[in-house]
Amino acid sequence: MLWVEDFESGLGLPSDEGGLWGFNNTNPHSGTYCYSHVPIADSQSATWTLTVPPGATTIQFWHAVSSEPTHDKLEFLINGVVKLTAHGTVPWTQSAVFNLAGATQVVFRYSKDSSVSTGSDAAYIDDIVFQVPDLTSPRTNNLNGGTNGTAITTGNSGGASGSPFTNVVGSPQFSNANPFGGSGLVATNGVAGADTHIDWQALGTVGDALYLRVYLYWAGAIGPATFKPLMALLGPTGVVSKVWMGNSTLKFRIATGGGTTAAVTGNAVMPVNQWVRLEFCYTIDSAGNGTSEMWTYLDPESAAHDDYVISPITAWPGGKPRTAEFHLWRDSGDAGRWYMDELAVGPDKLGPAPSTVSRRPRATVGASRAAHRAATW
Ligand SMILES: [Ca+2]
Ligand SMILES: [Ca+2]
Ligand SMILES: [Ca+2]
Repeated sequence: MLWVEDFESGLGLPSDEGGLWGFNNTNPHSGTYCYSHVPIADSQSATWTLTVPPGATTIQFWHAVSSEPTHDKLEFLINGVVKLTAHGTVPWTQSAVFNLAGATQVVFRYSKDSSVSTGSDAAYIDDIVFQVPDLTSPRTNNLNGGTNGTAITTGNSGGASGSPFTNVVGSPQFSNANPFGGSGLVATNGVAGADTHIDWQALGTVGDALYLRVYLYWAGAIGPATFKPLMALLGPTGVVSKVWMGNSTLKFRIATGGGTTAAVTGNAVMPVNQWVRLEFCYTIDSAGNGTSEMWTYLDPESAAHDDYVISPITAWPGGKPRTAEFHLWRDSGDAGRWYMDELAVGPDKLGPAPSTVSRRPRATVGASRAAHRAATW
């Protein structure tokens, strides 16, 4: 799929502007905004480092420059190597397609020599296009590679845990409270009353179906009195859907867009103080129409669901999903919260987490029965 940054609705990717680059509405290539830098002095430079979407293979972008020829210039760098230089009067021009070859960041830099300024003395960037491979295998994360009590970040959430999250909002934490399967770590909200979520971006799928899985542990008081978000799916033009815990019903509903209007509501009432597994499937065709499905497993390792619902054909806003947010609710009075584990997204039904299948509960049996159990277990 293509990941497009057109600067029209905020930046969709983490970046470091050093306080020098920002949205510019005087000279966009498309729409209302492009990206440019504040005026800089002779011998200074303005550098913008942009994070590449996970797995992106190529980048192409539009640029314009108005500067002193040769001496004041825009440069574009991948892995520290200059790939493009532009100076003088350059109207909006599309770059070549550059191979990212595993690069996780790219750099745009406008720099000036020791004297003379010409024209508007600036560089402009718009309509950056990344080619991102479609999601052909699941992204999963069991959080077990983290450190209890520390913040979950994009930098520490991968490795032994699985696929790193590509965006973090608020204060999610690794926790060893209520470990799923008896050991390892889970995710919780580090700050009562504040929303927090851990996200995967760049979720292009080959077909029209996107599957999600979350293991959930509802701890403490029965709440919440108002709708609380469990998940959100975002497309290129806005929120596709949110999954909410109903107000006092303890049932999850899948809503159309960012509001709480249900496309479908589950029948299962969420139990307190035990792990459950929830799976979802969104089917969205090129016209934005499709169904949502939700499976509830009160035994999180079971292959047999306790509840299944499917929505009518729904007109989904926002476009094809490309970001999945997993939200961690925690009551402002700290009376209750939920924990999450074994998060996954993929192109096919996900099922129980593979890492837990081998952790078969071991029954304590008397010696006389042990031989029979060993033969038949
Ligand atoms: Ca634009
Ligand atoms: Ca100059
Ligand atoms: Ca875990």
